[in-house]
Amino acid sequence: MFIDEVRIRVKAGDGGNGCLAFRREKYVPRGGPSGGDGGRGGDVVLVANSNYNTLLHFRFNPEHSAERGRHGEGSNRTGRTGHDVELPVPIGTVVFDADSGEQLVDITEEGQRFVVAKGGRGGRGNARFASATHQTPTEHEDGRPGEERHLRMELKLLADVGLVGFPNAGKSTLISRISAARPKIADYPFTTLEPNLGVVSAHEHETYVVADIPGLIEGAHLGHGLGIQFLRHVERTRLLVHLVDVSESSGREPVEDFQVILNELASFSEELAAKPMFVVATKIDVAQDPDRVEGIRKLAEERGLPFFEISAVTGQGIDGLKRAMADKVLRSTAALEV
Ligand SMILES: Nc1nc2c(ncn2[C@@H]2O[C@H](COP(=O)(O)OP(=O)(O)OP(=O)(O)O)[C@@H](O)[C@H]2O)c(=O)[nH]1
Ligand SMILES: [Mg+2]
Repeated sequence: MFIDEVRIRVKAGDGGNGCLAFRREKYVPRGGPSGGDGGRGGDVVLVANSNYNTLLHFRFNPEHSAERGRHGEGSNRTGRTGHDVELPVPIGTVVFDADSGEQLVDITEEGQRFVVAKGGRGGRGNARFASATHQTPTEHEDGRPGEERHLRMELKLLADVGLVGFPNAGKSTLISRISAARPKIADYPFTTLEPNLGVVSAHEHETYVVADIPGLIEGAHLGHGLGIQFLRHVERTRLLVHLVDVSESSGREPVEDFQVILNELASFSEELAAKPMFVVATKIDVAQDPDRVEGIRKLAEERGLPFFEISAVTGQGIDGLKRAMADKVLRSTAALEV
C-alpha cells in the first residue's frame, strides 16, 4: 500500500531531578551541600535521509520517546544527559503539529535536522542554592518534562512528471509502457485508486520519475471523485502531462474534457495551473474522427503547449513523448541548478 501520510507521537526525555545531599566526611563536622543537577532529557530529532522514499517505517512504529536525563547525585555529580532519538524521514516530508495544525518544517535537504520535541531541562541540585548566608540549602528542583507532540507527516511524492486526465484516459497504460511500474489497467473509470510511481530511463544513466494518479472529474476540487486528494502529489513535479482520450469510446468531447481538467487544476492551486504542460491525445489507434484530434491539437497550439498523439497499443508516439519529457525535466533541472 502506498503510504503518504502518517501520524506519530513523539516524547522528549524528561529532565533528571536535582539532588538533595550534604557532604559527609570523616573529621568534617558540617559538610556543605553537594546535591548535583539532573541531566537534560534527550531530544526527538527528525533527520532527512534520502535512503527513505516513504513514511512506511512509521506506520507500524508510531511512538517514539527519547531517554530521560539521569537524576543528579551526591558529591556534586550531575546526572547524565538523555540520548537523543533520531528519526529518519524522506526528503519532501512536510511535518505538522497534529493538534494545532501548524506546519513545523518542510524537509528539503539531505541531512537536514529538526528538533520536534525538546528534552526537559534537568533540575538544579541543592548545591546550586548555596550562598554565604544560606549554607545548608534544602531546595532542589525536579527536572522539567520533555516536550510531547502529536505529529502529522505528509510526503509529497517527488515525481518529475505528473500524469493527469479523466478516468480511463490511459494514464496507467502509459506509465506501464514507459517504466517498470505495473499498475492495474482496466476498461472502467477509477481503476487507479492510489498513485503509482514509475522510473523512466532517458539517455545514458539519466532517469526521471513519473506519477500516475487516479483520474480527475468535474467538481474534483469540491471533492468529487478520487483524484483530487492526490493532486498535491503532483504539485512539486516539473511537468504535467495531460492525457485526453480522443477515441469515440470515451463518449465525451476531447475539447471539453481538456477544459474541465484545466479548470480543476486551477481551482486546486495557482501553482498547478502555472506548471508546464504537455497535451497528449491517447488511443489514437481507435480514433475514427480526425476532427476530435484536430480540435484538441488546435487548443494546445493556441495555448503554446506541446502536443503529442500516442497509442499504447501500437506504440505510436510513445518514444517521442518519452524523449520530450526527458528533455523537459532534465533541462529544467539544469536550469534550476544555475
Ligand atoms: N485502443 C487503445 N486502448 C487503450 C490505449 N491506452 C489505454 N487503453 C485502454 O483504456 C482503458 C483505460 O486505461 P487505463 O490506463 O486504465 O486508464 P487510466 O487513465 O489509468 O484510468 P483511471 O485509473 O481509471 O483513471 C484500458 O482498457 C486500456 O486498455 C490505447 O492507446 N489504445
Ligand atoms: Mg489508472
